[in-house]
Amino acid sequence: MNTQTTTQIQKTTKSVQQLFEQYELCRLQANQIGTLVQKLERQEVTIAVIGQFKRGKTSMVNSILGNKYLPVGIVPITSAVTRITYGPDRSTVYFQNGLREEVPAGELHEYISEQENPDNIRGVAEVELHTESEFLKDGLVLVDTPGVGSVHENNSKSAYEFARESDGVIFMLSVDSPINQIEIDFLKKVKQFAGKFYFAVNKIDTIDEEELEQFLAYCNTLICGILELEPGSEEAEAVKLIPISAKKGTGIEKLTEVIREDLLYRAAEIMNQSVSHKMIEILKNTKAQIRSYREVLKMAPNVFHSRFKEIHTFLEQKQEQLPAPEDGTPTFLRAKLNEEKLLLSAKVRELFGIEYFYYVDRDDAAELLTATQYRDELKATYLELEKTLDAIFMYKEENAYTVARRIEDLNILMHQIDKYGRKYERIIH
Ligand SMILES: Nc1nc2c(ncn2[C@@H]2O[C@H](COP(=O)(O)OP(=O)(O)OP(=O)(O)O)[C@@H](O)[C@H]2O)c(=O)[nH]1
Ligand SMILES: [Mg+2]
Repeated sequence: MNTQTTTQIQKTTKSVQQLFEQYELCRLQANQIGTLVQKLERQEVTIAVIGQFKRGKTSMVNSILGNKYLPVGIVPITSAVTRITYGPDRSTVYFQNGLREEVPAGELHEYISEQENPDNIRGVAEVELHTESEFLKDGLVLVDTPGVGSVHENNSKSAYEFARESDGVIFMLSVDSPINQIEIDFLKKVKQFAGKFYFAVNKIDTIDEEELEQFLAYCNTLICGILELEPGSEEAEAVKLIPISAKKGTGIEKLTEVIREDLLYRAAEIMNQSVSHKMIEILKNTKAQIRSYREVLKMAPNVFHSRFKEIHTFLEQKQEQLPAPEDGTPTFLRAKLNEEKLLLSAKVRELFGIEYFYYVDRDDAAELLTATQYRDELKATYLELEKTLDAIFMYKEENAYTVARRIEDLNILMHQIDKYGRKYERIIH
């Protein structure tokens, strides 16, 4: 049954990818689907640790791994997402501009901790840690995330994004504070697309057994309510609340056992559910993207022209500001080029409300460029954007018939997306 579903999902997902690749407008989504296709091939299961700040997420991750590489503390600490995979000890910091740096595990705190990297001044995108932990042996990836609802707004955003990208979530609660509104809102928001939830109830070393029983019963009722599960139903029974003390190590073995058992026996099912949820989300976003695009096509001509004029002027100014050509020492200009591309995407989003996608290749980021090469590539990037925007918006295309044909074509695409959406809906239900 599962193998059949897996084959079906793989086939459908590849078809959607091929369909989207034909549309310039859906390039971002085609790329996101590409990542899912790879994930299905590798059968790599990602579990994100998520919860409000100070619940003890990082302490638990350290306890699972049996080391203390990741910084913990009494004030909000974790400011960058850390992915942990199985392998010989190695750690890498990835930066937003595409560059990366190998760092000794003992120095990771300089990049992850909010105190040492306030407001992410170092521009860290993500940290990767390889370690030979038993828990990760069968292709499991564990992700530590910044606390939800901490004062650093960008932090909760990355936790949210990571919940979307993972197949399972260890949601961290702790007995020193009842579930609050921020946690409830967060759970409601992520419940549709996270494959599987495990609830770890931390800091049980601070209370006695009777109090723990009370706390667990209270959490169970509340969580079933949030997840809209019928009390006493099979799904409600399956909600797993695992009491732990990250500090003392109590319950950690039980937690890892539950997760590993699920993974070994139910990996395919978890993966199928998770990919289907993500595909539904991607299809929804594609439809929103197409809708915004159709809005632009139907814009009053004067508004449409003024937006175009603005982007053309913007690109012309950019070209005037191009650095002088010179054959200096090759430097990390590739990373700078990546930054420039992100800026252009933001401008297109601002003016036309659509996501214009640039692929930022991490492997290329460290490639050295001379100032002249940089200048030429930058210029080519501006020209290409100008040309592509003209083409996708059929700017200067006065022919109403062509515009009508394009809209018709998009309507057909919308129908196809709905058809695929229903396929994934059937899989998850
Ligand atoms: N008593 C007790 N304290 C704990 C336990 N686990 C963590 N703590 C303490 O709780 C505080 C927060 O721990 P962290 O692991 O940094 O919490 P976090 O959820 O990762 O916090 P952010 O990264 O800021 O979101 C620290 O002071 C820990 O020592 C536990 O099991 N028992
Ligand atoms: Mg933390």
